[in-house]
Amino acid sequence: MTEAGVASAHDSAARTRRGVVLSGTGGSWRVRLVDDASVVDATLRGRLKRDPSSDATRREDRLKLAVGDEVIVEPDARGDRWAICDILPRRSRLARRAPGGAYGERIVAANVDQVVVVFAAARPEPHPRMLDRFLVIAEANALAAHIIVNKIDLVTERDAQDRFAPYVRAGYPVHFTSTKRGDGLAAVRAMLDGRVSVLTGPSGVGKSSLLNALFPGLGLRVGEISESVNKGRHTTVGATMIPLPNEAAGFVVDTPGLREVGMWALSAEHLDAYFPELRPFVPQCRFTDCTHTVEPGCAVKDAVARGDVSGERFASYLKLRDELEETDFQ
Ligand SMILES: Nc1nc2c(ncn2[C@@H]2O[C@H](COP(=O)(O)OP(=O)(O)OP(=O)(O)O)[C@@H](O)[C@H]2O)c(=O)[nH]1
Ligand SMILES: [Mg+2]
Ligand SMILES: [Zn+2]
Repeated sequence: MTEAGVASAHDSAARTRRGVVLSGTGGSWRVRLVDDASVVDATLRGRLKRDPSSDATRREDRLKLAVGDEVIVEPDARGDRWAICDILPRRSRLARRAPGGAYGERIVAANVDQVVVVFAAARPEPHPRMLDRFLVIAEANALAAHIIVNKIDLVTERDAQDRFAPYVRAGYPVHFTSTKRGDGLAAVRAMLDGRVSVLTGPSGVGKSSLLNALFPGLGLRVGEISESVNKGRHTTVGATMIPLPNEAAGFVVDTPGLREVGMWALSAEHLDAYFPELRPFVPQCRFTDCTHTVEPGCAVKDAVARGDVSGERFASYLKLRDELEETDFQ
């Protein structure tokens, strides 16, 4: 070992730094250092890849470093490369089923605070069924969800509000915005500030336009088909975290492949828990395992018939239930 090497090994503890994983593929990870916001490439220390002392579930957790993980990095002996030497406990995560297996899950992003689903009031037409999918994924991961309805300059205020009324009634915060006119931008900015948000929604609804309007420093491309949806890449491609510039302290996570509900570790049996407006009625059904499809004495169906629950949302529940029954492993 050279003298310099000995010296850096000695003071390496003092030189460890804290960071957040922005992206990576398993071999090399991009880590943003907390103290000066610089971004370095780092590898994962071998001992962190295995943890034989913990049980299978925990090991799965520890094994997989994910975007959003808070880590400790240290320079290697030569001082010109970085290694991730510790992964701090996660406060939340967005997890999906491991590809091809009944068992295990893959962490898409760690330490996520909220899922923000963007739709357009028009062009493209909003597709409630797809919105419901995104919301169910957020609920199944125990993450708060916000809805942004962009392009409200293309419709009347009344139209936009009627269209999304079931979501307001279900308790979701709904933000109406126009990047063209500037409507609603301040509230969205405040909602993103200081938090880690997974931003999702169909192509062309104005996600990049919104972020550019909110944070001009980002300079995202607008009006092009996003890479995540269209390069023929697989849905297993990882997420990327974008630090919000200027004084904002948050991150926005771009995750491709959020749409297929079957890919998420959720079961048909628990689906009713992921529709907040159904939850109060479920305990009132005659059968405790009521599926709210054919059973008599179903309080959920009664609520739909009375108009207390949106028929559209209930239709989504039934549709997703069918799909999940097909993909369920047990
Ligand atoms: N009328 C109107 N058009 C908008 C608004 N916001 C964005 N657009 C337009 O909608 C188109 C798509 O915007 P993008 O920001 O690229 O959409 P995106 O959601 O990022 O799309 P992907 O990256 O493909 O997922 C562009 O032509 C924008 O100029 C808005 O508030 N009103
Ligand atoms: Mg975009
Ligand atoms: Zn029922």
